[in-house]
Amino acid sequence: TKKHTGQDLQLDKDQLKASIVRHLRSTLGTSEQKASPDAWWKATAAAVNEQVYERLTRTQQTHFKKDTRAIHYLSAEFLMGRLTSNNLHNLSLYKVCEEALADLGLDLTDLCEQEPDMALGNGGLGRLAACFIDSLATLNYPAVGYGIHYEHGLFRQEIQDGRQIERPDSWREYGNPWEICRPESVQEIPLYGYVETVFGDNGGLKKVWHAGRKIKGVPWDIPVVGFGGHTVNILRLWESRASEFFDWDVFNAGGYVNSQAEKAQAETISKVLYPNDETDAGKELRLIQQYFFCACSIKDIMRRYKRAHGNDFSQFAAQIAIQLNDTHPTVAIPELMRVLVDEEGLNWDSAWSICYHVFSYTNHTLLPEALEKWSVHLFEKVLPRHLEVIYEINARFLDELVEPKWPGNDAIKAKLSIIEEGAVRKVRMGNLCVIGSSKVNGVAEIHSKLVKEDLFPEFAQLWPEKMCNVTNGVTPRRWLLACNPELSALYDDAVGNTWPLALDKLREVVKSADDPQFQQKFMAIKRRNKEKLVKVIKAETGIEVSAEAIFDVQIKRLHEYKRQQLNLIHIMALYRRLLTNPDYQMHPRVFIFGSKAAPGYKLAKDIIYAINKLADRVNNDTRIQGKLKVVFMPNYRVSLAEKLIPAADVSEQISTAGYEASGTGNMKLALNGAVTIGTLDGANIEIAEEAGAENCAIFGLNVDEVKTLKARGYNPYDFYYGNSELKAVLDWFDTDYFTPGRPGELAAIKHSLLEGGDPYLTLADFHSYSEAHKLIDTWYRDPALWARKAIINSATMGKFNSDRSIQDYVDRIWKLTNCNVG
Ligand code: DL6
Repeated sequence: TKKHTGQDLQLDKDQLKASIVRHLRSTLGTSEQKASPDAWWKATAAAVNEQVYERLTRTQQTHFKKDTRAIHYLSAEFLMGRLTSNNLHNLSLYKVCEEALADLGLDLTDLCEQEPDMALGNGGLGRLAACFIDSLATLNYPAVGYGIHYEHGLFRQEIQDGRQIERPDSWREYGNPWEICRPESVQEIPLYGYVETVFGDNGGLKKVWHAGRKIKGVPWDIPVVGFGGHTVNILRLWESRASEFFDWDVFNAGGYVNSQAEKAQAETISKVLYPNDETDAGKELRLIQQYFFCACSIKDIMRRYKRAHGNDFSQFAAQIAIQLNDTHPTVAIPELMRVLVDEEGLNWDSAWSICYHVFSYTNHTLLPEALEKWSVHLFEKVLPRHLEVIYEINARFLDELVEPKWPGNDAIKAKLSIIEEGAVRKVRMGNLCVIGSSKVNGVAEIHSKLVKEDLFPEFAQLWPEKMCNVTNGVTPRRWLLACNPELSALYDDAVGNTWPLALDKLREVVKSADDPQFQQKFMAIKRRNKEKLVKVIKAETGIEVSAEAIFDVQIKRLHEYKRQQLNLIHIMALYRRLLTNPDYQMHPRVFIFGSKAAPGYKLAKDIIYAINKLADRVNNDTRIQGKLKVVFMPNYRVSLAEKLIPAADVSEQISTAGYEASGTGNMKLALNGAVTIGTLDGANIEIAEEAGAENCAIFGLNVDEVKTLKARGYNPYDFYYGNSELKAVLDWFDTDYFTPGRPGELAAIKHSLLEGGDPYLTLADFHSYSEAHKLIDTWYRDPALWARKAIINSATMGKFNSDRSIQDYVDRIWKLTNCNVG
């Protein structure tokens, strides 16, 4: 008798080998002699998919039979990275596959390099969604991820003469073995047109939306294999196509190009992922993207619900939970209202009660420019019926909730209204989200506090129980087990192999933090990971670095609030110290950056240029005897993060306090034994609580001090004139020292920090940052002390397991019961 699901499916090496060879011949149409590495990778994936699909079918049958409540995670971004190694690990097939391929003369690690990253996201928000669907499947919760099947994911970054160049990303140009097209679940989505009021069957008035265009939504499913392989959920991504994709009459009349115009327009919708920060570009297309995937998903949810419950909507809110990952899917709220009222004939109050209980919203940023607003005019053109629905939601909210609470207070009404009045009237998606959701959460303790107190204080007064916190997390399967095999093996020996499901177990290792033998093993693993990275750096950039140095890593999107510029000016200061004082004591340091800038964000691109120009100069200056190296790794992405993180000694988490909602890179780096140099911002605060503040290098102004300094009137010149080293470093930007023959090329950075007002208080935190780096240097020069800190950091990150985050969502928001697949 089988003990648990999937046990009857387990493969041995010979079976897997035979399956790979069979797929090479019958699925890929080639042979062992002729096969390309790409064909071998796809044949391996096909063999693994036999396992995945069987488990997927069992999961779907169980979910259907048990008809349990499910979570539907709506997100415009899923930054999945590669899936081969992840799926093998989660199916407990990694070792078996390694051996099977070795028999065939192939190396699994090399084979995994064939896989393009699935980069359907910009950064933290998209990667969080990917970790969350991994955890949902691992914990056996019924869940569907819904998003957009972008033809091109986040751009590929090339560096030419130090500058970022964007190239299209074509992750599925030659096919992707992990996705399945599901033509049987195609949806049709209306757009544009007008609304008519007609008499309904019951004699009352009803609204009919006559669409101006219809777009087809084609679902592609990516199976999401939980760790242990019990539950396989799906990530369903919608691709846009024209409904009548070919106009034969026009074609026959000779207009070949025109006949294809509609097809091209429709396909544009899922063509590219928007790089964030570029707020003005293609607004209409972006709104259509959002509506397109939300409408397809709501239709899909409805279809599945009706299959079990027919037209009885009394169970809808009990069965369906929908999480809005940031404001991008907000339009799902008026869409569900429209469907329930206009198409299913429910009265407004019943429909609203359902909606309110179904939706919850996660806020991921306090930055005002990232809180979406759409012009009323645009809404009216693209989604005329939704605008009416939004007006109705707003009117009822203002009359029934705001007026009684703050009678006659027009200022509060104006602030809380979904509609922003002004020369251009706008729909505030953040307000709509809060009004239409039963729960609103931030992503770290401090962030949730600021959401409540600063961003939505009146909403919090209206609904104190609505606001909550769920601190982010990361999946330990990808971010330790798969990316750091040696450290994983050490932990298996130390605490047993259950830690990938119970990361808290690693705490047992704290007792060995001072044990010289354990320290030696731990640091030897770090050293080997660094040596591997040394080769990658050489291959990618040509730069030679030594694994003897401290590897100091800042990897994240480029943004002024994340303050790569603070890191930059500090490296310049170190360089200056080494030039002016040849005896300046410091352990050799390699500063490693990985970062993409939004294509329209000029200053961010200038910072990348400055880092590269500084690198050119510093790396080739023999006077400093290799004590300082700067490396900018091009095309930062998930698969590169998996190589950088296990090799990092120092984790740079240096945002201005109050601006980084949480961060998740901070968690991954600490988990792999990096010591954080960071501000008291986002999840850094909780990391320092877990690891102990003495094991992190905390610096800079805290949230309250930032607020006080800003209120008092911050003047960056006070710091410029008050610190001669800082002044000298900033003045360097005016010269051609780093850009020979082209003075002033880097002056925009200095300008932003002085005349520009330094909005992110870089100069105010410089001194304290520099002192924290001195502390890091001192700590590192004491190997036992450093090993102790690195071990404690790694061993105390149990809280930041995304399984814990998901369990918090389940307990505080979704109220799901897990569903064992059997
Ligand atoms: O919650 C995931 C991630 C946080 O860890 C980062 O701190 C935060 O910056 C990021 N937010 C976004 C916001 N984008 N939009 N809109 O990516 O979310």
